Amino acid sequence: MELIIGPRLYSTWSLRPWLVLKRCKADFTVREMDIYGPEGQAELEKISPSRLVPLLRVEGETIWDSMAISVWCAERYPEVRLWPADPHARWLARSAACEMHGGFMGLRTECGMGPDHTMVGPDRSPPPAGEAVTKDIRRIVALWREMRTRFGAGGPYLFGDWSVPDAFFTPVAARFRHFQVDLAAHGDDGTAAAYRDTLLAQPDFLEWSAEALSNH
Ligand SMILES: N[C@@H](CCC(=O)N[C@@H](CS)C(=O)NCC(=O)O)C(=O)O
Repeated sequence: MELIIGPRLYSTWSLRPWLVLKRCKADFTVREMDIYGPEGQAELEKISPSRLVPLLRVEGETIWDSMAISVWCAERYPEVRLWPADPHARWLARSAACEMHGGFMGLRTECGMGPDHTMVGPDRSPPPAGEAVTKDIRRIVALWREMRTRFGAGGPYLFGDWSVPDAFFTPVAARFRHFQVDLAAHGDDGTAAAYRDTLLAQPDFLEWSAEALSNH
């Protein structure tokens, strides 16, 4: 099984299914492609149905899209419980992950993973201030607070134990840190900041960040 990803430093879409596969302790190799160069673009054209990464190659198929790969993992590794066991939590966990997967364009646009982005380290960018990004941050803070308050008693993740939404929100935590986003100024009572720090401290994420920086 092979996960094909973009450059670790920039490809937040690649980070998500990588985190999910790591949680499953899946036996997989990683191919990191330089998708921004002409050779990478030509290769993408050949191997990716959507011309995007990430891709998971398994049993002769190419599964594309980070959510589709995560759903495949939940099907293949049911014992890992990638979605919460409680039905109400599970329904909303899917909503939360899908909202992240399909939305927050203000945050994506203003807090992009540019060439100067260092995920960790001192070279951080100034906080964003636009209307769209502010709205997105307020929404994320409210969402995190509601889910943590309602379902988070069993552990430090969004729904207590680790689940797919945690993978989808990990790049958001990295953006919040990198862009020095003041969560309290966006309605946080400390819940969102604590959850952000939990995501940034995940051993798998630290491994990804270390690899990203070592190849940079
Ligand atoms: N919805 C897709 C988005 C994937 C995506 O946008 N991938 C970017 C890299 S992070 C890409 O492959 N870009 C290649 C290009 O724009 O040529 C997913 O979840 O996998």
